[in-house]
Parts: sequence; C-alpha cells; structure tokens
Amino acid sequence: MILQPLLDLAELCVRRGIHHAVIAPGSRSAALTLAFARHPHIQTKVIPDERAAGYIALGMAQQLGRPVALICTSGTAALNFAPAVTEAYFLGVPLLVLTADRPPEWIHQQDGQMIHQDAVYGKHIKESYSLPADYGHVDSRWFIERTVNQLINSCQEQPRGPVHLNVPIREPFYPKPDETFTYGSPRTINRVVEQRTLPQETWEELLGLLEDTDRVLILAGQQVINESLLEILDQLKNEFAFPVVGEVLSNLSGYSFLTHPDIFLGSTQPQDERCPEVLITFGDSFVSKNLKLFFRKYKPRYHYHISFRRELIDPFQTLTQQLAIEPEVFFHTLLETLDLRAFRQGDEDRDTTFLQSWEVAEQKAVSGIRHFLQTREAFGEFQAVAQVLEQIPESSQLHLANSMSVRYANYIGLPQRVTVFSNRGTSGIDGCMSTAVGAALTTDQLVFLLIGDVAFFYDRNALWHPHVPSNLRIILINNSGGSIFRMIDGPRQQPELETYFETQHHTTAERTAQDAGLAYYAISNEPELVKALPSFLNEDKKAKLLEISSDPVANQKIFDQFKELMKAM
Ligand SMILES: Cc1ncc(C[n+]2csc(CCOP(=O)(O)OP(=O)(O)O)c2C)c(N)n1
Ligand SMILES: [Mg+2]
Repeated sequence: MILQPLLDLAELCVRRGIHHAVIAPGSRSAALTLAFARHPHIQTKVIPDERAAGYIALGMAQQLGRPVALICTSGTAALNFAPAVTEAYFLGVPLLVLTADRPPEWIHQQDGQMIHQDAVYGKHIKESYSLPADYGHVDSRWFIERTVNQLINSCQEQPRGPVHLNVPIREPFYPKPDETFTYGSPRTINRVVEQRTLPQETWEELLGLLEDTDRVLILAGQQVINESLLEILDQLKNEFAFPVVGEVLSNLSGYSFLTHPDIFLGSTQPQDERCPEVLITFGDSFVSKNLKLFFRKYKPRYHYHISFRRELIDPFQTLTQQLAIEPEVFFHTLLETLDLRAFRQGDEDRDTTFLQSWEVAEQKAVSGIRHFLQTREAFGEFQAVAQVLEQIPESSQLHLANSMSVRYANYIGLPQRVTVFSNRGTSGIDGCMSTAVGAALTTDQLVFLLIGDVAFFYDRNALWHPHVPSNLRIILINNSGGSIFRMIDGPRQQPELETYFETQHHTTAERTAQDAGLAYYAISNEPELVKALPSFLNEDKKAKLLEISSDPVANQKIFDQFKELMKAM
C-alpha cells in the first residue's frame, strides 16, 4: 500500500501503549482512519462533531492516564479540535492529535477544506510537526517514525499535554477492495527522563524554615490524589499540625481535611490568626476568589509551589520557590525527614493553635451551610444540588461543569469518596458534557455530570453518536440561562442582563434526552426530587438525565443570602 507509513504509524502507537482513538469522519483522513480502525489492538470511537470528539478524547485520556489518538480530516475540522487541545494544554492531559491535510502546494488554489494547518494550535500545544507530503523516500519514513516517537514521548513527559502531527495525504485515499493491511514493525524510541529529586540545600533550607514556625499550611489545587499521598498528608496534619486545605476539585473529600475554604475565607472579620508563615501548594488552579484574595491579603513569608511547569505559577503573588518534583515524592521525603528529626530531638509538644484556628473555621462553615440550606423556604437549585450530591454513591465520579455547577459543589462539598473532575484548564463551558462522556466511556464507575443549561445545550453533540455510555448520569440545572451573571457584581446591575449576559431561553432537555436514548426525569420542587432520586441514582445499565428546573430570581435571592452568611463567618 502506498500509505504504508500510516499503517506503521498506527502500529507504532500500539507499541507505545496507545490503544484508543477518537475519529471524526472525512475523506482526506481515510487512510489514517482505516489504519486505526482496522488495527486489532485499537479501540475506536467515531464522533461526528470535532469539538465534541476532542473533549471526549480528553475525558478518555484523563481516565487512562495515557494518550488517546484524535483524528480528523483537513480544513476547519482541525480548528474544531482547538478548544479541547487548549483545555488539554492547560490541564496537562496527553493527546496525540493527527490532522489530515492536503499537500501544501494546494493552498489558495480554490480547493476545498484547505487551510493553514501547519502549527495550527499555536501556543496551545506542547509540540507540533507537519510531515512531508511524499512518503516514498526512505528518509521520509525515517522522519515519520522518529517524529511520532518524539511526540508520544513529549505528551507523556511532565508537564503532560497535547501534541500535534499534521499529515498531508495525496490521493488515492482508499485501499483497493481486495487490499489487505499488513502492519509493519516500526522502531520504538523511548526517552528516559531522570527521576527528579531536590538538592540537599533546598531541603535544608525548607526544613530550617519549618522548624522555626508553627504556621505551616499545605494547600492543594485541582488534582486527583492517590490514596498513598492522602495518607502522607493525613500524617503531616496529625503529627506536625499542618492544616491541609483544598477545594472540592482537590479531591481531599472523605478525609479529615479542610475542604470549605471558599466559605470561611470570604469572611469580612479579621483573619490574621490564619495567616501562614510557610505555604506549600501543589496541584492546578483554584475556583474560589475568596481563597485567592485571602492569600493575596494575608501573604505567607515563604511560598513553595510544587509543579513541573516551566512557567512560574504565582496566583497569590507570593511565590518564593517552585519545586519540579512529584508531589508524592516531595511529601513522602518531607514526612520521613520531619519524623527523623522529631525522633532525634525527642517528642516536643507541637503548638496546634494555628491548626485549630483553621479547623474551627471549617467546622463553622460546614454547620453554617448545612443550616442555611435546611432553613430555606423557597425551593432553589442550591438546595436541590446539595440533596443530589449528598446521595451520590461512594466510588463514583463527579464531573463539574463550569459556571455555578462547580461553585455550588465547592460550597457544599462532598462527605463521601467521589473522584471529582472539571475542565478548569481554561474554564470553558463548551466541552463539559463531552469530557464526562469520554470519561464514562473509559471507566466502569458511575459518572455523574452536574451542568447548567447553557453549557448543556451548547455541547449537545456530546450525545450525538452511537456510543452514549450506560454509566452516564447527567444532573442538569435548568435556570433558563446563564445564571452566574445574575449572581456576580457587574452584569447583574446592567439593564442588559437578561438579553446580553444571561441569554434567557425556555428550552428543556426532554427531546435531547429522547434523541439520545436517555432515561429522563424532570423535577421542579422538592417532593418531585425526592421521588425521582432513587431511580435516577441506581445502577441500572441505562444513561439518565435529571433536569432540575427552578426560578432564576428565587435562586439569586437565595445566593445573595448565602453571600451574607459567608461575610459574617
Ligand atoms: C466557551 C465559553 N463561552 C463563554 C463562556 C462564558 N460563560 C461563563 S458561564 C456562562 C453561562 C453558563 O450558563 P449555564 O451553563 O446555564 O450555567 P449557570 O450560570 O446557569 O450556572 C458563560 C456564557 C465560557 N466560560 N466558555
Ligand atoms: Mg443556567
């Protein structure tokens, strides 16, 4: 076959551990599509809308912890991958993006689906290459093999992220009817990266600081944390009285960590007692503005951030050192060294005043929000979301769409062990449902998605394909528009609020559910919710959608009351 190098490319992916491909249809890409579709060790999903396809691949790669191949035809198809590629870039998710292209001499020659595809993702890609249009020469084949190896290495190296290979393809695109595919034996070339540790003097310096103060705070950003790191953090808290604080996206729930900073750090009372001397952060971004404002105001003297990113990550404008090391290695070494020093020096009683001041605030926040939600008279989405979240079974996943969904969940918190995900790389509303669908396609766990109506209807093509997974559970908060704009100062005061910001509508999800074959539950008051929940939450092998409708003005009033509660914390 003339396009044998593309068969070998698919084989190379398999040899490098890529067994999943998401493919959007097209003709120019036929050789790539067939190379992956006919490979016995690759599972393919065909998704017509490239934007949805990109986010579905992202959701899959996040679950697998390894790259997923993402394939499309030439032209704007490639551009429609851009939102997911960008999210993957900032969130650190490995994707191997393969875009078919016309040979470069055909640009501006009135040929269809011909755009500038070289480096089309700009700065939002770790590495991007275009192949030569002619694969005949032996050096071209060498280039393809080497480049694909390099890209697969690159997307998995820290910080992980998407990589792009643009693949010009000349006709003929299709094999002859009797042609059989023979996959070759491409060379695999691994790049082994040194396991990073920190220099001794960095440890000495940090340990010296920790010995001089009782005000050390560990703050976790967005991430999925494994059990063994959670155990280590728990020991650091118990033995050395370091508060361990995180948001719902930090996945600290189910342990005795402090997970409601968004509530109590919004207090207008003085909070000097909670100001840390040394702050250690790890993980990705924070949702809470209260949290960011707190650390910008109550600045730690020393701020260590653990990250492999080359860019300095300084959201509180307090950073003093960035450490490129695995968090688990860092905290494990920290715990061991502190234990050893404590043993040598004999057990001194640690001053726990600092820890207590954080714990008291957390307890107040937890009982404050519980009481607040129980005492509302009007039905609203805030209470409805709390009721649903509380009942999500342990060991499920929860995907939080951007806008109020992620914020409500952050205020309410989760008492149970549920793994939480959200597209907070760039916080777009455009692929939240597709990402959850990708996750559900890749795990046996129940995958819950909490999503607002604008984000839901925007991403309806997440459900427009034959693969809608039966473990998907969508909780749709329908408040007839983008309610966040009536919650925050700025848009809410404008006469244009409803038309230009909230974009009010009266669409319901009933027909979307019908089209996609989802079991559909519609509720608009508490008794209906209570009645629907057992069936919605059970483990039937059927995708389901629960639509919670409520009045945006009532929700706004409830949220305003909640803001007052936070200020008084
Ligand atoms: C792709 C994209 N476009 C626009 C925005 C700006 N935006 C943020 S929230 C929002 C409205 C979301 O409405 P909905 O999903 O109904 O959630 P609600 O605010 O009602 O909770 C918009 C348009 C965005 N984040 N991403
Ligand atoms: Mg809405």
